[in-house]
Amino acid sequence: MDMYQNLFDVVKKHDLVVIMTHKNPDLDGFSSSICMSYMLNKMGIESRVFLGETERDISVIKAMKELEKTSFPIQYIHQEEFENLENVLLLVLDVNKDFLLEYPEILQQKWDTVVIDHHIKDVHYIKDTVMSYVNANASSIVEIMVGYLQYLGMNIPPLLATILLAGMEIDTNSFNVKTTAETFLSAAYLMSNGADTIKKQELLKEVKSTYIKKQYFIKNSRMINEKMALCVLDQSVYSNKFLASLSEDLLQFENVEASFTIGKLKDQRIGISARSLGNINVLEIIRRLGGGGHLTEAATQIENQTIAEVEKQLLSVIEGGNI
Ligand SMILES: [Mn+2]
Repeated sequence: MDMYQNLFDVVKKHDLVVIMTHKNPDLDGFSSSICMSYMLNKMGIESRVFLGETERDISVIKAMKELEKTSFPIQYIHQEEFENLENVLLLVLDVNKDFLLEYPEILQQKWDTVVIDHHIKDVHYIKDTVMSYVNANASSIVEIMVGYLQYLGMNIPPLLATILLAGMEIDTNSFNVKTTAETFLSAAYLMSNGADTIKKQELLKEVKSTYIKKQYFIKNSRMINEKMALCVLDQSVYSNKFLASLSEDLLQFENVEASFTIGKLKDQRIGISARSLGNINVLEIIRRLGGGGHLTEAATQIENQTIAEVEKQLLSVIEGGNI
């Protein structure tokens, strides 16, 4: 495929590739970064995976420990080490908005930049790139990385295959959303490279207290019409990820075609996370509340309002109709 050839042409013009994903790295972005670095090493191109200061997903921390145990050949880089680097390529994975980069200030280095992503672009996309490949039809960045491995005819160690498969599972909510034939073919490739499904489950295990909390909120969720479910959290602060995972979980229930979760993200900030199986365009709804995203996954953040006020607004947008 052209994009893989182009990527190869671009990277080989540089002495060092710095790979960066989004803030609060998850396993899709992280495992893809490790995979990219592995491929570059095999091509004889030096690379470093950026390690920032934003909180990593617990699954990423577990994966890092596993990689360390096997002395997996990977080199990390921190922001203090940017001085005196020359002919560097910044390779951005799993994000295309500048402010969502794990360390947005990296753009001030004015390095040649490549963006590879699967999220829809908006006005905040990273400009001045030497190459940009954004495929919103891909389930995950892992899927795009597997395409590159196959293009190069390269096999990978079982541990990397396992971590990649776990990353793919996260982005597709266990192969339920955004999943195409290509997704399963990529998963099959990872399995044939020795991905270990037991180890994968260990990486993805959630903390029991989080699980119990989720069950509590799901139990208290309700249908707001025949097809939409709503989950409203309590007054504690939760992560975007927690809201999103609740909306995703709601989609598995009977009659639910779209789901919304409302919760506090910060003291003065309420978030709504929306998910859809595909028939209902949640982006349309969320846009009216100042947010963005995809047809099947969208989110917004609203300042200086209470959870109850945000709930009222959401309901009135939905009842407002034409959706
Ligand atoms: Mn992703």
